[in-house]
Amino acid sequence: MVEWTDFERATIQDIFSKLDYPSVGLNALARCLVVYPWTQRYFAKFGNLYNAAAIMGNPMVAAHGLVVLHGLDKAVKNMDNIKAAYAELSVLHSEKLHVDPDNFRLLADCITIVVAAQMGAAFTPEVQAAFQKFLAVVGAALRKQYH
Ligand code: HNI
Repeated sequence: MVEWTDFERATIQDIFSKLDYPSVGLNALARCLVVYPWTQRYFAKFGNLYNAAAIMGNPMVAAHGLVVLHGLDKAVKNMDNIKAAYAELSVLHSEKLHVDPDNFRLLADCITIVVAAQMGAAFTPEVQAAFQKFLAVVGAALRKQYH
């Protein structure tokens, strides 16, 4: 089981209580699709992902970014049992969507960059450490049902 310090718990709760979900969702997913273009293959039904401007302006990217971020709420609410909370989502990404699990880390890094940009100086190294630990645990939970 993952151990969390009081600081880590408080930091995660604080970040998510102030998060601009639509903005972080769109910007993080769009960044992932631009920086790591092979991730576009999973989103063929989203239509026009031709370039960075098309990706940023695509309403399906915005909608799905929001879905992913609200997916993180589940981990925030179940910090002591993230693996169990994500069991179903892990099966979905593995067996139905066939998402290469390496991509979880890439999207997590994009989420970190966008949150850091929005928080500015408040995103201290200690806050970054807590946030990246949280996203690493989420990624491990999403990888759990892969075999
Ligand atoms: Ni992901 C669907 C959460 C990473 C590709 N994804 C979802 C759903 C949630 C979700 C929630 C909706 C499930 C449902 O409909 O029941 N995804 C997350 C989270 C992460 C993540 C929390 C990591 C932080 N997903 C990724 C990555 C990819 C990905 C890295 C591919 C690069 N996800 C998908 C695809 C779908 C999806 C594809 C289905 C989209 C659709 O609309 O059909």
